[in-house]
Amino acid sequence: TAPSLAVVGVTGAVGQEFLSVLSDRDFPFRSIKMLASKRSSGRRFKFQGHEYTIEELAAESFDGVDIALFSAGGSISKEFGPIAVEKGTIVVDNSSAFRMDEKVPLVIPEVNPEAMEGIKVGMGKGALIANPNCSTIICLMAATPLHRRAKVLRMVVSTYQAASGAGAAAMEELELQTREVLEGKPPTCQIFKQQYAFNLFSHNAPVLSNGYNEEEMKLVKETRKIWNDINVKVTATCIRVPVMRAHAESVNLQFENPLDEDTARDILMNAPGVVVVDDRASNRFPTPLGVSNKDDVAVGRIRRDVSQDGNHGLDIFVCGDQIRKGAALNAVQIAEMLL
Ligand code: 11C
Repeated sequence: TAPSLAVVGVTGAVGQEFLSVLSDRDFPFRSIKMLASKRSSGRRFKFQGHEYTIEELAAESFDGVDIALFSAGGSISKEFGPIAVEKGTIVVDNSSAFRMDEKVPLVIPEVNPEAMEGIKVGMGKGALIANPNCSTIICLMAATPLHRRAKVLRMVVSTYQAASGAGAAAMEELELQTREVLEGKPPTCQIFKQQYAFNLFSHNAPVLSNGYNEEEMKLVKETRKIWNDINVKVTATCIRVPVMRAHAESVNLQFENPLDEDTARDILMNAPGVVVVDDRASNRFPTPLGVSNKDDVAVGRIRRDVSQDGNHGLDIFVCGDQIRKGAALNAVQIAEMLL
């Protein structure tokens, strides 16, 4: 029989996208609970022709639930994730709460499906599986096929991150500020403490004692875990740009073995979940708008890094829909592997 599902944080940008992706992919289920905070409970909406009422998240919510998709922030995951597991639910968690926990697989299905081997619905026990950070997913979708061929020794990532990464309220603020600035009014700065429209700034995640912000360190640590390679050197600079829902990333790679740009392009053209947009003649390369609402991550600007000897370095530019492959789609793909 089809599994019973729960969506935790159903009113959020990712929560809503979970529902779209479940529908788009015809994900089989026998029931689905729509869970959120008390503030949203009681609200009704239609999904796949049926009317659902949002329920307030509680320990009992997970009784009889096979798979729960969580995207309600780290503290909700920390509180309710273990409760759900205890009740036999397999939790696919989009927050950072458990990503670096050694016992929790951190999975991109195209990259390291082996990490969740043995975890299946019907095995009679719950489990936690973590969805990586969106910047990591989008970066590794493109870098991994090249890593498999030539082994990445060092990766330098610079991100251009969309409003969606900070949630639905940040998307609304970007839209509002854009109108306000065009009308000559002072911009409303509630989500971010500075003007976002017609501007960009260092990612809003807390800055740590080493000068990196948390978003940058997620790229460093999550890459090592997903590639199961503690030696890979990763550094990152993460920037928030006034784009609605897709992240862009410049990725510089240094390889142990030579890899020329034509071979790299061929590898990427054959990589699952990746499309190559690399038309030098007409200056057509990946854009956030080009990948918005799309499943695939787009890669272009594939070129030899002239600062490195021979064919030991490449530069690429990657764009991916933050809400889709960066969050909801990746989580639903993980759920598909549980069936
Ligand atoms: C962003 N990646 O784009 C962030 C938000 O660890 O899941 C998600 C933070 C996380 O701002």
